[in-house]
Amino acid sequence: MSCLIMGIVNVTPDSFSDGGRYLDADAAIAQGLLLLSQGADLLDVGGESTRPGSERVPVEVEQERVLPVIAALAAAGATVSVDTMNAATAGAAVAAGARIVNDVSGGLADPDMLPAVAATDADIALGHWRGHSSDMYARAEYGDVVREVSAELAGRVEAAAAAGIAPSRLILDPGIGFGKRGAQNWEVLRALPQLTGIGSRVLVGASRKRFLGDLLGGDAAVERRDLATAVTSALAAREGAWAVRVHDVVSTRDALLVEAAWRKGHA
Ligand code: PMM
Repeated sequence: MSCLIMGIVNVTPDSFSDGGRYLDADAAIAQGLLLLSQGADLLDVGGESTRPGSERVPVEVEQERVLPVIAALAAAGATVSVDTMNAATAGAAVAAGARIVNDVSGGLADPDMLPAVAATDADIALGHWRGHSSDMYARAEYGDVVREVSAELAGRVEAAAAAGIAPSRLILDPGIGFGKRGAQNWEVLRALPQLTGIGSRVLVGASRKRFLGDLLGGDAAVERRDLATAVTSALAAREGAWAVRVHDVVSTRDALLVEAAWRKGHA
């Protein structure tokens, strides 16, 4: 099976990577359709930035942003996920047509999230997370980052099971950049086979993140990180990732085609 491409549709004025250009619903819908035409398999629609240091968004504002976009993209035939930490938004998004709830907090930010998802037939992506963006780096203290991320994600899997979500509905995400400093992200990526070995689908979200900018030389514009993102996508695919979450679908699609042809021994 080939690695899927989850294209990012951020409906926020302050996302670090597209600067709020898609705040307007029509522009966000157009962006989603463009990503589909470029080869995205899934579209991830989010209305609250998780950029380091960002403020929370009121849940009503989040829903005003994402629900019309989700409804339109689902109606256009897209498989849509909703990027939210709010149970109420997750439920409304599934009612509007989302098939996946993408919770970067793994159900920790909102105690109602796992029961809310259990009451639907949607899948859920559980991210590794230690706290909100405002202070997440303060929590980036690890003895053994790989062991702790795996153990904490296993805890979220147990919590999801306890809430009544079947294991087949779970997607695990190591939460690149969430409560992790640069080097810790590389340690987690190097150990990706340990995560894919758990048996659930694994989603990797490295697109344009700061650790790539640091690797490339710091102040490179975020779009300059797309080549490094595409290489990361190919390597994640090689290590068994189910999907990669990216801003630039075109470059990641090229990279994934190379990875798949190499692995199979034919185009
Ligand atoms: N990263 C961001 C937002 N949502 N969802 C998942 N599952 N995994 C991630 O790594 C992830 C995410 C932050 O990036 P953005 O602001 O560019 O969307």
